[in-house]
Amino acid sequence: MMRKLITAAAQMGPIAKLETRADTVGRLLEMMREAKGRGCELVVFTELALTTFFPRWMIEDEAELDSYYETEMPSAATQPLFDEAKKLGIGFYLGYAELRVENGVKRRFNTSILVNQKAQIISTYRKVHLPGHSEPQPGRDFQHLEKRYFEPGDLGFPVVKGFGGNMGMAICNDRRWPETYRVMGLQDVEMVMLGYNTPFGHVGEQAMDSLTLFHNHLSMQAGAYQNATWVVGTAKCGNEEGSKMGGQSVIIAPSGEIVAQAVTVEDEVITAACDLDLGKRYKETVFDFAAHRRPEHYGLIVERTGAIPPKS
Ligand code: CDV
Repeated sequence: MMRKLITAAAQMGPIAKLETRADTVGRLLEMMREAKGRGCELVVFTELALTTFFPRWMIEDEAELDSYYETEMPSAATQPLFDEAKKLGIGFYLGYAELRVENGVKRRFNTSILVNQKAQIISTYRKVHLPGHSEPQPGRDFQHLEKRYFEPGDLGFPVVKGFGGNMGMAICNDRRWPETYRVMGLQDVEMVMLGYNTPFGHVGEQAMDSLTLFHNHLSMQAGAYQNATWVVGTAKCGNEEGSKMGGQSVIIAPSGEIVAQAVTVEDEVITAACDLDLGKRYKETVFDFAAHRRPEHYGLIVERTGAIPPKS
């Protein structure tokens, strides 16, 4: 029996600093309609899909910084996405900057939501692995100040029932960490959705920069295979305000094979018919965790705390 979920990754080209939310949401709506036209029940948008990638700049004016965040979801600007999703009967993953005020204190997260075909938010995730710095670094054309503008997510990596399967989310840098997939793999995840903004030149080492696209796929394909799950990775890409970002959005099967890949660095919809039962082939054989995974032999301290003890 097949549990087929026709899924789209809606890659996004650059968003200019002055592009309005209405314009950006208009681009997302167009891709949502294209995905539905191709029979999709789910469309995965990217990380921080509503604005330019603002952590590349040091922003000292608080009102200006706040203007990049959503204080509610849906907001007036994003309501059309929910309305269209309901009308079309399609779900979506959306990344955005979240600003909450708790006891008079502002809290900022790099967040994604999963919305079902009835336009209900069924899961919220807040990015755990925040790359970059909290202070501007000298000698850089572009900063990467995610550590300044966000705090690490406080919701873990939830896996929820939806779209006929077990659905999980991650955001950008999370995809490089095996823990991301494994924490969801241990919850029997069947599809991990993630968006990313990956600027070239971030590391500052030419030899590593030339491997940016390779490492992008390497980490997602390994995560998919080792946890027997689909992975949908959606880029924001192209030349955004002078910062060049990688594309190659992908849909990856539990075998680790790429089954769909974007070929532009612009708005582009790619799709695949994802059989959510495909992971069973691996979960019942080579990656049968109960039969073969041996945490009790990994070392007690690692298992209890996640920490590797220093060698004495
Ligand atoms: N938005 C990101 O998390 N970007 C990081 C870059 C800075 C390395 C990434 O892992 O793609």
